[in-house]
Amino acid sequence: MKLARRSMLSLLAAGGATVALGSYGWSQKGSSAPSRPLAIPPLLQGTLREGIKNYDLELGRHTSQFFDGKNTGTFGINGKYLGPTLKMRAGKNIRINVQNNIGLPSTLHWHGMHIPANADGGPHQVIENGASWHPEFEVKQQASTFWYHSHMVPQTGFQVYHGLAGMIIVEDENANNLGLPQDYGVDDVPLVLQDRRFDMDGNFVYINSMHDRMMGMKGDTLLVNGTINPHFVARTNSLRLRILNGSNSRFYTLAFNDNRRFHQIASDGGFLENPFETDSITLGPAERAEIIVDISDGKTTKLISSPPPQGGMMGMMMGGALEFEVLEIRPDSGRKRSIALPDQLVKLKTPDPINAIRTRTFTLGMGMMMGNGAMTINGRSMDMDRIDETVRIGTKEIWQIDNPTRLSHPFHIHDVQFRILDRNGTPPNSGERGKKDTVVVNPNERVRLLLEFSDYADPDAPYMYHCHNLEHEDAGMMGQFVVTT
Ligand SMILES: [Cu+2]
Repeated sequence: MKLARRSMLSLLAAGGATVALGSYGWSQKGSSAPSRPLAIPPLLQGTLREGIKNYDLELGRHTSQFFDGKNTGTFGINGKYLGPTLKMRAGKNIRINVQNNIGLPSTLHWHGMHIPANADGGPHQVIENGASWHPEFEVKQQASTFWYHSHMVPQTGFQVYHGLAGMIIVEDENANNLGLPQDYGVDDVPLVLQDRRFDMDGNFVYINSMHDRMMGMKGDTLLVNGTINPHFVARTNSLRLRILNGSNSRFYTLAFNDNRRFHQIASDGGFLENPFETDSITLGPAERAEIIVDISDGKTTKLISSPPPQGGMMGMMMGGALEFEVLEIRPDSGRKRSIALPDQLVKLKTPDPINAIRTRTFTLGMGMMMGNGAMTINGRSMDMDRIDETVRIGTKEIWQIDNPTRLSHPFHIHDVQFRILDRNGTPPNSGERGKKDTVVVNPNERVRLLLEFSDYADPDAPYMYHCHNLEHEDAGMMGQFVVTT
């Protein structure tokens, strides 16, 4: 443990400099940072061995160059920063081989996936430095955009910030037959949004004030797939963007600078029933959305991020109010024709709470942050040795999340994709009516969720539920539940 702390410090070592290199925001609106082509994470489709698809992942410690001539200490998975996009096929059995070489204990959690708790990659599945882990599971879900990231209590924020994250794409027959863009990196484009802070030498700055700890870590420079100020040359008229808010604590409200409208087709757990036309979308940490944007007018457009409308006063402070340029889309000449969006993408059950056997209430709490333990759910901070909730397999429950604090919290539940019943009694908007694993709970909101626990009873292996503001999570805003027979 002592060794681990020392290596963590050496990675952080930056000569004490705290002046941010991008202190005026390299990716903020009006910045003069040079534009670079958007990096596309490599696609990892798995290798068939012993009759099962294997995905080989190596967590390593690296040096990245986000700025010319500046070296940044990073973590990466099969690369210098972030990891490959894992493509999985619904219905297949897979094995993931994770080798940890970062010099610290770590984990990898398959965020959004409905899998056994002992394969989940939560804080109980620690992979020591130099060790490996080989979870196997069936991909039971429909086409979705999930992701994977470190879940190493209480260093999740630190490890994800330095690069331990990647995207997962699950595809199925329905998705393949809808006529949607599905050429990875060409018209089906992953966008991993992460804000970062740099010092004068180009090193990441992670938490240098109580404020960072309490509000969650925010940066003034936006990385998209690890690229600052990216542009993308579009070779088709219809672009599908798979957007993941992979940030520690920042919310993004995304829109195009020419106010063009677009269609949201999917949320955290797969397709919405019908494409939802809108001109903006807000994503809290860990939330995903797939959108289709039409650029048949041939005009360059920019995806921009403005502060969320309901982040709360506290959320607007300390960088919460920055505006970023996310991605410039440059239409290429000779683009392929536009696609016709289907009216229906998938058939979803209407969430019906009638058979829910009970309601559990989860009240989020923020103390004065005099150290670990001030971030709570139902008045208690995370304890690895305490099971907070026990649910029965084959049942439905309503989970009610109450937020009496002054910050918005993205609440994430492992194991299940839930449905949102209402916010303060009002049904969710169209973009939130699909399957979700993370829900933003704004100040003074009561959000009711419908959950179904259909598989994987194991009284000895808990799943987590927690705030996905990673600094809140690391400070204890997390609990554990087991599924029993
Ligand atoms: Cu929180």
